[in-house]
Amino acid sequence: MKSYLSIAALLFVSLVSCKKDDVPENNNPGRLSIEFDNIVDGQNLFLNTVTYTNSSGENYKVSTLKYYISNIKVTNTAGVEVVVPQDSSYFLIDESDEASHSAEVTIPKGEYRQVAFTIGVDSLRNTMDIARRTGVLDPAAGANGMYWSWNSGYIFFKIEGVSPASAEAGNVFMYHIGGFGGYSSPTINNIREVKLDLTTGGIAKVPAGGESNIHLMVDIAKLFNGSTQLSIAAKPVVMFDDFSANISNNYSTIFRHDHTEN
Ligand SMILES: [Cu+2]
Repeated sequence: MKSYLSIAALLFVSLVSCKKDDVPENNNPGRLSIEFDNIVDGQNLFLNTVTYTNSSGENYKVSTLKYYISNIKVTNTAGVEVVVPQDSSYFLIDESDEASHSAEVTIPKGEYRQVAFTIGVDSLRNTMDIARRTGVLDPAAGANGMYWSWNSGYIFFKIEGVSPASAEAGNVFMYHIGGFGGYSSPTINNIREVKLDLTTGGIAKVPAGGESNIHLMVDIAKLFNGSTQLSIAAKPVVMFDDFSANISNNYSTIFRHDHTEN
């Protein structure tokens, strides 16, 4: 038994050391910024002022657009995945706050052909001790308006606006989408992953001490028209209910890589 163990240990060590050659050097960090450029049908999104028309033929204006991006991972051209340390990997993109449109992380220098992230906040972090939920995750500060309660957790994606198609007071419509699955009393799970290939729009060449910027287009038109065609008249308000999965499925397709600035 003992020899089996030492053979296993040796194997493990050699596997690890073999793998190590492939892993990018960690002592040469650079910066990767991911820019979230919110648009509607190829045009810039403007809050409150511009009227858009969705695929159901309904006019609408957007007053609020906010969503969480987390757990960023990148894959280099050799196929090796780099996971950004989780504590540095939560971002709240808020259309009304220009400074929030870019998620910046530190990764080893290298050439990266894929970026992946979660839309929302993973279940573990949803229920983690409040002391470890700071900044944009602090329910009393950065996450203000983006948090329901310990049981229901964060609102992953929030869009609000007005539409003549809405019969709600003030013609408002709102989608507040969240739900992390839960453990003791499982709820709806709207955590969605996005993987974007960068080879067509340009791989990210992160230099040591420098920066590469991945520019994404985030098309709200696709939020209304994905696997489900949404109608504001039929569903002006969607929050914590089963229908929300249709919306999270739609918004998992709104991200497109446009270009990279190296
Ligand atoms: Cu750009």
